[in-house]
Amino acid sequence: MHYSFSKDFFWGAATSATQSEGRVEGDRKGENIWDYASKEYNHRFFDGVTTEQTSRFYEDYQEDIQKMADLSFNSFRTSISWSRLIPDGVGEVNPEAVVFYNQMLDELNAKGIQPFINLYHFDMPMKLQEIGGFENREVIQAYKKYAETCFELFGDKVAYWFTFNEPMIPAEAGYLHDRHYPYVVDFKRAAQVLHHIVLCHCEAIKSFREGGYSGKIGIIMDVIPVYPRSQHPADLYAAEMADLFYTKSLNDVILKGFYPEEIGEILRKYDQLPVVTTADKELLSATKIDLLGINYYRPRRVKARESVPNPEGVFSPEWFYDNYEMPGRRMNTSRGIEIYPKGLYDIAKKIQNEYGNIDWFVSENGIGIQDEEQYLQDDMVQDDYRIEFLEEHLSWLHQAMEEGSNCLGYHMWTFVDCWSWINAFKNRYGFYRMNLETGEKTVKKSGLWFKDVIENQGFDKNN
Ligand code: BGP
Repeated sequence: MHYSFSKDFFWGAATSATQSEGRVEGDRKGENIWDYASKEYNHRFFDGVTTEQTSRFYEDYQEDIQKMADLSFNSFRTSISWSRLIPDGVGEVNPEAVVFYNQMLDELNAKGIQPFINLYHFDMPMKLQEIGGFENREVIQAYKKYAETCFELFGDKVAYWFTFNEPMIPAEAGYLHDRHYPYVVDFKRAAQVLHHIVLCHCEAIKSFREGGYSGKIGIIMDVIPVYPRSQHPADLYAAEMADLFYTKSLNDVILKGFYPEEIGEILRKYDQLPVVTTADKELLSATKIDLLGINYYRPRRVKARESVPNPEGVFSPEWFYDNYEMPGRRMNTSRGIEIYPKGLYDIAKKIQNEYGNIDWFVSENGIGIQDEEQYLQDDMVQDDYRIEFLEEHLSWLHQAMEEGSNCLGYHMWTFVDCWSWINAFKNRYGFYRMNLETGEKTVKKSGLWFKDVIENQGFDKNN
């Protein structure tokens, strides 16, 4: 069967500042929580690799952008590093950073690659984390000022802005699940952090609208579609809860302007409600985005809990469900997650049916593979598994679009193998392989396949 996509469909890849830029002497970048944590909690990072050794976009951006053009990308997402631009989080702007981001954006535009620019990808400036990060309401004003600085400095070069990548993660991973710095485990604090992140998002959009900048603004969300083990009411309830805590509460507030009532009731019952003022609620309901990015990696399968949670323990969404290991599920064993291409179709349908069929695009999708060197042949990684992964996800996406979903593009995670939170360079995701010893970047078989798809506006696949 032939799968064709429109001429103006966005094709490209995504990365983030902290994961790709790296550090060089004299760049005057301030420290962020990852620079700090990867040094001070080095044992938490695969092979102890710190943020200094990422994929060198700061130095290689010209060659890298040429490599994107070689694959015929028409768009590319990265983020601005807050602590590179404003080293202390507030106050002085770093002139070196202004030069770098201007040159990088000029280079993309000159090559016909639309920059999609995200303002925050997990990387709180350390100076602001020291005063509580997103837990502290003052940081909302600091973020607003940072966003305004970006619009002011780069607004004429960027047509697509995003306030956050995966706003749930800094709250969940940093304040509940002990994965990201500051390694706090406390639901109520996590909920406050999340609410403040949502307010930052709203304030940035307000500034963008008031400033009269051209272009569109949105947010990038990670959506994990939830599937119950069975149709038993207890399994259905478990699925409803997992979805409510991790997806619906945030989707509703961003896309409808209010938190779902059910979440409020549960949090009140367990004394976990964050502070939300009347003025906050007005701001939430007044905020509208233009474009939604969806990061999709895996489904979440759940079942009713098999034990009663410890009522004295830390409150958590996991009090309401157990994860379900479905027999026969297809696993990406490197990352320990299930591969389920139809999930992308289910997300598209949900956006179409429950969120007004808003314009959206796949902002991340990808497969991280450990020890990818084993697939090297004649200097090229023969990543047929990645091609298959792409084909399957794109064909489900295509089906949803045929049925009316307003999907405008597809970005792969990622362009060149990059550093990952916790896993550093363990799992490789790129269209280009990064040789960690030499810094050399060479195209993989999937990169050439993707180029072909872009140039032909589609692909053929045997069903
Ligand atoms: C997404 C993040 C990315 C990226 C990706 C791959 O959730 O937005 O920053 O890291 O996941 O996941 P990981 O690096 O954990 O394997």
